[in-house]
Amino acid sequence: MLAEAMTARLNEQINLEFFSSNLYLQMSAWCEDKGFEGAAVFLRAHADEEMEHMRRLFTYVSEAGGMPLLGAIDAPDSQFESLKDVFVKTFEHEQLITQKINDLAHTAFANQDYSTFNFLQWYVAEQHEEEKLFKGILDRIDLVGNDGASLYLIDKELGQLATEE
Ligand code: OFO
Repeated sequence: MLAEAMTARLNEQINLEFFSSNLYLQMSAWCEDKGFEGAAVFLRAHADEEMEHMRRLFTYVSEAGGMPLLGAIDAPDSQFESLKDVFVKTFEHEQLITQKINDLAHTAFANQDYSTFNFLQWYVAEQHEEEKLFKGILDRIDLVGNDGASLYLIDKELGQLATEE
């Protein structure tokens, strides 16, 4: 049975996963507007993945005897300076999420809630993948440069990446 304090912390994470999804969906709208169609498809697909992260938590809280609670979700940024700016922000956001997951895992362990600690290991592994993915995209943008032809190439690659994921 989930402790109340742990339930509250997991509910915060549910909310944060919703925010991640909305952030990436909003970013996809910016990309679409600027003609980066591949990046838009990639970010939309990633917004869907974030909803999966939310659902997995929602199901766990519910099955572990807690009550999932959906709160208000902050509006994400909608204006960005460049495609690079978008991906700098995705990487920073994923680093923040990793920190939150680590804090959650620490709390579960410290409270001898080994079931939740075990459940959270999926997120620990997932955050490793997420940081690797977004850092990889950022490195690629830095490598090819910021001119129109390079951005066109990156955009195409992101579109392909979305179909591979
Ligand atoms: Fe992108 O990992 Fe969930 O929030």
